[in-house]
Amino acid sequence: HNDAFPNNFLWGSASAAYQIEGGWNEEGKGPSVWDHFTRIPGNTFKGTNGDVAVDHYHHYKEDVALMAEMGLKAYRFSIAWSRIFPDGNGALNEQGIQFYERLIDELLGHEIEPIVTLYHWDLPQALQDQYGGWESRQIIEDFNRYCVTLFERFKDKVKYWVTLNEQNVFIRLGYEEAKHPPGVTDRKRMYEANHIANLANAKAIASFREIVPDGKIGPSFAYGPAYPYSNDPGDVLAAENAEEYLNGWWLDVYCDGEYPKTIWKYLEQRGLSPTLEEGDTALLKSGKPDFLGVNYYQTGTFAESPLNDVFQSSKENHDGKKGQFKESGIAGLFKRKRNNTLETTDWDWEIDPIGLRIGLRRITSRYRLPVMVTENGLGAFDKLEKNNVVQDDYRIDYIRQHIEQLQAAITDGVDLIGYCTWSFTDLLSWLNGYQKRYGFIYVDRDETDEKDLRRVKKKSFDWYRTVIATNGGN
Ligand code: BGP
Repeated sequence: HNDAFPNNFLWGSASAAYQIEGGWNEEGKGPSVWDHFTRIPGNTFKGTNGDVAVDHYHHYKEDVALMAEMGLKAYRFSIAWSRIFPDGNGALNEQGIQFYERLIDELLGHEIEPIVTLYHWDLPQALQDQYGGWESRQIIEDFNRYCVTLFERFKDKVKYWVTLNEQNVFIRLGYEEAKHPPGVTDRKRMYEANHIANLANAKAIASFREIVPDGKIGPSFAYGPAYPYSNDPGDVLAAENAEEYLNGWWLDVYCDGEYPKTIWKYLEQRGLSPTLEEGDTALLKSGKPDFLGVNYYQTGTFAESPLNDVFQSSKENHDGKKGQFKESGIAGLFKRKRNNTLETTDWDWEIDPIGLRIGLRRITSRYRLPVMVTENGLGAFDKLEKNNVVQDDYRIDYIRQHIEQLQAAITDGVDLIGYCTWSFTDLLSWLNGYQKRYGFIYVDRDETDEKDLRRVKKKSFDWYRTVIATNGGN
């Protein structure tokens, strides 16, 4: 037994609709922007998509039974907007909502706390076609209607809600790097769309207060704390710039309703700051979260960048493989460097458990809110051996080291309410296909071949079960 973690600590695991469900056009579901985007050749690794994924849509009972066997206290999943409103803002699809009702009932029946993500990137394609999705203020109303429908339907069953998953990722990859839908590279449009997403987030939270006064809601943010590359004051300043530009630009708005001043100035001077209409700031301030969801994978290390720096935009749609690090940055603010003190994953993500403690402490001192780690995990090439064994000791090591830092962070004073690993079963990695595995459960499917989608417990399954049973011991 471990005294650091509170008795009601939410030991969980997480997923997202598009990455697990499959059933992409079943029971009235409308197409999402990802259904559309993955059909365009070259957009994803070997053209993989989520049409079938790991077929959770038909295997959900089996998957929840495995969660129960593990003793999971919480399960974070997302609802696909286009199952509920196939064309985004028209008629409600009762069959779609019933799928999630069955899933939620199944979880509650096993005493697993559902944590519902309202938006994990699968915008109804109809809204993209109708008015350009996040680029139109119309989406604030439409997203609100979708959220209110779910709040009303599930308010007695679901206590924890996540609004937008990784707004910083879907906005930057969607509108700056063209790696996600809608595949745009235009920073002016990006900042406008991002501002509209902030407004939609705030409005949904404000509605939630009215409908579910005893519930808890917040966004999930991809948080990578920024480190200076050296103790050269120029690099220290660059790291501060990166912290504000890459993190504060979102977190300050969520928590205080205002953008960080330095970055606002930088963008304003370049004609990139978003349009603030009357009433925007009041709306942003009316939608403050109860907790911050933190998705943690890695930190970033930054050096000074002169104003005339030029960075090559990477045309590759999937991540760099090991050892292919490319410098990126924002001229005049920072450039990202490889941190040579850290090991990397097979996809070149730096492994940094202490960075999780640092990040949780920064969030706590800057925003004074409870935190839930809504994602953390290791993507790897797992191997299913002949006797149905997957020896993922590397994943156990990774998660164990991160849990040790959670314990330290709690001891430091962080109000941590839960920890969701990414992910429970193997699933589709948006741009890297099915070869990049994150789960405690191996799902037998190849890159392009569905196989039998059989579920096999990995070694990490039993290990995490013990972690939960001992409240963070092991
Ligand atoms: C986060 C997303 C998840 C998941 C995870 C792993 O950004 O919220 O949906 O995909 O990252 O990323 P990847 O699949 O690229 O390895």
